[in-house]
Amino acid sequence: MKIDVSNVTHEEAKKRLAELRKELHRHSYLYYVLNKPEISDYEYDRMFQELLALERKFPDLVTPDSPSQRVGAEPAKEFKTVYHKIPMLSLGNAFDEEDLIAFDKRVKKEAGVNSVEYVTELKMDGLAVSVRYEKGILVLGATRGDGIRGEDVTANVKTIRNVPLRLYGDDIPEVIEVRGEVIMFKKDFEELNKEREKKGEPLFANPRNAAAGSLRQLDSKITAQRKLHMIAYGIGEVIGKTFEKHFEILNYLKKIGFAISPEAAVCPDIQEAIRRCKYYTAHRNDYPFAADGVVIKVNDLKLQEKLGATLHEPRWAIAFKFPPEEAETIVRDIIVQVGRTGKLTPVAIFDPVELEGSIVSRATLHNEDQIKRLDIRIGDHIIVRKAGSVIPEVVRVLKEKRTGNEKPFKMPDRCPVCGGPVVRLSGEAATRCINASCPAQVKERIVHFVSREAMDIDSLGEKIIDQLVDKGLIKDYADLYYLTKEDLLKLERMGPVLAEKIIGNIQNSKNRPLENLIYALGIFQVGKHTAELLAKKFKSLDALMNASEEEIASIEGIGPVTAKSIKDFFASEHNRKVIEKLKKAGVNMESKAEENEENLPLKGYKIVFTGALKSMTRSEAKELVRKLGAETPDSVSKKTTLVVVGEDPGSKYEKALKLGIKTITEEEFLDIIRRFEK
Ligand code: 1X8
Repeated sequence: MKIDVSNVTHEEAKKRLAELRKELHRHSYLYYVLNKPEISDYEYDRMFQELLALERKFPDLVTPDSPSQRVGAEPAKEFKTVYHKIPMLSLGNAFDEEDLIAFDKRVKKEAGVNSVEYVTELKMDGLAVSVRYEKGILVLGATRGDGIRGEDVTANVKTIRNVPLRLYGDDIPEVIEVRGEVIMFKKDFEELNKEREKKGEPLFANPRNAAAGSLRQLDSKITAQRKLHMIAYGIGEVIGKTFEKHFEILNYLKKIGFAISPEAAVCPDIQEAIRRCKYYTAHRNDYPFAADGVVIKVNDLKLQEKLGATLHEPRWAIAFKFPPEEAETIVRDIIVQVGRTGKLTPVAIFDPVELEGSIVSRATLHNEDQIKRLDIRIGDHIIVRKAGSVIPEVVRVLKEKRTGNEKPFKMPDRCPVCGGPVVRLSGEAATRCINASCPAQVKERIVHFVSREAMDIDSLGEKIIDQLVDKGLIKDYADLYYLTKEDLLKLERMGPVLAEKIIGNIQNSKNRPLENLIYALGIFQVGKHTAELLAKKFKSLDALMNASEEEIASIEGIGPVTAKSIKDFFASEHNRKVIEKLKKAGVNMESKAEENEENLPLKGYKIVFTGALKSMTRSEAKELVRKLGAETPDSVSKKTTLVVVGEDPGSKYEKALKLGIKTITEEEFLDIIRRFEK
């Protein structure tokens, strides 16, 4: 569709553009919000093309709220950080009726009332965002992040078709932040994965990951091609408008152009809310998107305010989680995978079934003992479900359906990848391949090394690592630092742009902090937390390598088994050689100044607590601020920086007042902590 705008003057374009924007806004509202389109897609597209043509001719007339801005902007280097003025909290969980009744009791007790009205909404499984409007124009879209700090994804949020770029109607406050969940519909998720499969790209595990991956694209043109939706469920900062009920907020959000949870309902009491939970549970698969539960909120906003929040959760809302879905299927095979530590993991392969919105066809059987316990055989009918809603697991075998033709499984005595011997040590559940240069282990160790929490080498996926190892281009993770662009170009599906990007990412990873490097090494038993403790104590890899087992075991939080494993790791000739190669390549092996305590945010603060806190014990509170660098003396003196005053404070409070030391309430204290918490 080509529209001729060659004869249009600047003045005429300005007028016409204003008309077009108004019309396009109105029609997308009719289409997306009211579900009552008045014009055909063709007519809509025509207007849209005219708008684009005019804006191309007169770029100075492009406005930030123009529908053309949904097409996406140029890729950014990285996302800017956004501070949420009002934190985006998470929710406490309820798993059954009993938990909901206990929640209701708590609410009534703490609010001092004997009847409470609730609102129930679906809980969407997506990515939480906050979208800020000033004078009705979308100015900022941010991810939840850690609740305090999110990422500025404005360009990406603007590409979401059902997020208004300009709020509808004339009842628009000066500022309003709309909070909600960005999701991908199940059918769009399936289509996307089909396309990716065709192109040989890695598949998304579920709609949630697809939505998150799409929203966190530096190139918003990619986001624009993904069919995302936002479902609004609340507000953050608002200037120039007040509300009394949560349900009133939902209706208002709908009025100004947002989609809200289908079938949101006001419930006069918890019993009705429980009935609603049962209803949603029965219909959980009827919604176009993946829902993982029901959110139950106190309707009265004054009550909400009175109830307040703990460190992470409001006391006026709770998430009822749907029970895990189960399905019956048939085991077709049991295969064995080899992991980074050489562990052999048996995996059941079964006829594909749908569980909570995604198709699954395999489940880990963990180890030999688990196979014995389940007595699972090839050909068995089994019940599967998702554990923690992510990894599928086998719940039980339907032995009554056996025909006698089922084949029992035996753990192999040779590694299925390298053919080397396997052993099962006494007291261990795992069977392991003990060949350290087994390609399966080498690959897994490299996959771990490049992962986000480790060296964070982006774009270096498993398929590429497989090829690098199979072609003999790398034998261990240190070899990554010696790869050249020419090496990478020998791989399938590799072009110069991607090759250069990967080399750049590998080079950048040389500056990762020491704790990430220690974690990346893949020492058995050393997870992220242990790696942090080690980095903090030893401050350099050399110091850690030369430390004695006793010295390592003396660190609080590290036991003798881990200490021995660390010592064994560094005693290995092979590992020392690999570390030497990392060092030669220039990988950082020291802790940097900014990781040291000097830079902790509460360094130099002396904080005293008095009275009982509602959200935690005093020693938990002390531990929290100590982690942020503060000292926590037991008494108030002139040197005290702050006194946190809980319920029934003691003489410390009086002393603080006498000495003129700043005192803060528990809520104010929580606000401070939330700002610094990772
Ligand atoms: C998270 C979510 C909420 C709702 C739906 N889906 C979510 N993932 C809702 O309120 N309808 S509220 C929420 C939160 O407060 N963290």
